[in-house]
Amino acid sequence: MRQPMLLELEAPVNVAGDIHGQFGDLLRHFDKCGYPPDANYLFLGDYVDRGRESVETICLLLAYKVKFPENFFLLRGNHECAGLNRCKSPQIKLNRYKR
Ligand SMILES: [Mn+2]
Repeated sequence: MRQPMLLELEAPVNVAGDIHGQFGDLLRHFDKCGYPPDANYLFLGDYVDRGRESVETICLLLAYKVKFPENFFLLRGNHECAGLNRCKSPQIKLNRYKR
Protein backbone atom coordinates (compact mmCIF):
# COMPACT_ATOMS: atom_id res chain seq x y z
CA MET A 1 0.00 0.00 0.00
CA ARG A 2 1.42 3.35 -0.97
CA GLN A 3 -0.22 6.64 -0.06
CA PRO A 4 1.05 10.22 -0.17
CA MET A 5 2.48 11.82 2.97
CA LEU A 6 0.21 14.81 2.48
CA LEU A 7 -3.38 13.66 2.91
CA GLU A 8 -6.20 15.51 1.23
CA LEU A 9 -9.33 14.05 2.77
CA GLU A 10 -12.91 14.85 1.97
CA ALA A 11 -15.49 15.52 4.66
CA PRO A 12 -17.09 13.97 6.57
CA VAL A 13 -14.19 12.50 8.51
CA ASN A 14 -13.93 11.81 12.23
CA VAL A 15 -10.67 13.04 13.73
CA ALA A 16 -9.31 11.43 16.87
CA GLY A 17 -5.99 11.32 18.65
CA ASP A 18 -4.10 10.13 21.71
CA ILE A 19 -5.87 6.82 22.19
CA HIS A 20 -2.83 5.64 24.20
CA GLY A 21 -3.95 2.07 24.67
CA GLN A 22 -7.46 2.95 25.84
CA PHE A 23 -9.10 0.21 23.79
CA GLY A 24 -12.49 0.65 25.47
CA ASP A 25 -12.50 4.34 24.60
CA LEU A 26 -11.62 3.49 20.98
CA LEU A 27 -14.58 1.12 20.77
CA ARG A 28 -16.83 3.81 22.27
CA HIS A 29 -15.68 6.17 19.48
CA PHE A 30 -16.71 3.59 16.90
CA ASP A 31 -20.01 2.88 18.68
CA LYS A 32 -20.85 6.59 18.72
CA CYS A 33 -19.52 7.73 15.31
CA GLY A 34 -19.79 4.53 13.26
CA TYR A 35 -17.51 1.68 12.33
CA PRO A 36 -15.37 1.79 9.20
CA PRO A 37 -16.19 1.92 6.33
CA ASP A 38 -19.56 3.50 7.28
CA ALA A 39 -17.59 6.36 8.86
CA ASN A 40 -14.23 7.78 7.77
CA TYR A 41 -11.42 8.29 10.27
CA LEU A 42 -8.22 10.23 10.65
CA PHE A 43 -6.21 9.28 13.74
CA LEU A 44 -3.51 11.71 14.79
CA GLY A 45 -1.11 9.27 16.42
CA ASP A 46 -0.18 8.09 19.92
CA TYR A 47 -1.94 4.76 19.80
CA VAL A 48 0.19 3.01 22.39
CA ASP A 49 1.62 3.48 25.90
CA ARG A 50 -0.05 4.59 29.12
CA GLY A 51 -3.24 2.53 28.74
CA ARG A 52 -3.34 -1.21 29.41
CA GLU A 53 -4.42 -2.32 25.93
CA SER A 54 -1.85 -0.87 23.55
CA VAL A 55 -1.50 -4.11 21.61
CA GLU A 56 -5.25 -4.50 21.09
CA THR A 57 -5.55 -0.84 20.10
CA ILE A 58 -2.81 -0.80 17.46
CA CYS A 59 -3.85 -4.20 16.06
CA LEU A 60 -7.45 -3.09 15.51
CA LEU A 61 -6.37 0.22 13.97
CA LEU A 62 -3.88 -1.45 11.62
CA ALA A 63 -6.46 -4.07 10.63
CA TYR A 64 -8.93 -1.33 9.70
CA LYS A 65 -6.19 0.46 7.75
CA VAL A 66 -5.45 -2.69 5.76
CA LYS A 67 -9.15 -3.47 5.16
CA PHE A 68 -10.34 0.07 4.40
CA PRO A 69 -7.30 2.04 3.15
CA GLU A 70 -9.38 4.82 1.59
CA ASN A 71 -11.62 5.38 4.64
CA PHE A 72 -9.10 5.05 7.45
CA PHE A 73 -5.93 7.07 7.96
CA LEU A 74 -3.29 6.81 10.66
CA LEU A 75 -0.65 9.43 11.31
CA ARG A 76 2.40 8.59 13.36
CA GLY A 77 2.62 10.18 16.77
CA ASN A 78 5.68 10.57 18.94
CA HIS A 79 4.78 7.32 20.72
CA GLU A 80 5.21 5.48 17.43
CA CYS A 81 8.89 6.42 17.22
CA ALA A 82 11.71 4.08 18.18
CA GLY A 83 13.25 6.38 20.76
CA LEU A 84 10.14 6.69 22.88
CA ASN A 85 9.17 3.06 22.35
CA ARG A 86 12.49 1.89 23.72
CA CYS A 87 11.34 2.79 27.21
CA LYS A 88 7.55 2.52 26.89
CA SER A 89 7.26 -0.11 24.20
CA PRO A 90 4.26 -2.34 23.65
CA GLN A 91 6.93 -5.05 23.42
CA ILE A 92 7.10 -4.86 27.18
CA LYS A 93 3.37 -5.38 27.35
CA LEU A 94 3.62 -8.32 24.94
CA ASN A 95 5.31 -10.22 27.75
CA ARG A 96 1.91 -10.89 29.27
CA TYR A 97 0.97 -12.87 26.13
CA LYS A 98 4.03 -15.12 26.39
CA ARG A 99 3.69 -18.51 28.02
MN1 LIG B 1 -0.10 11.83 23.38
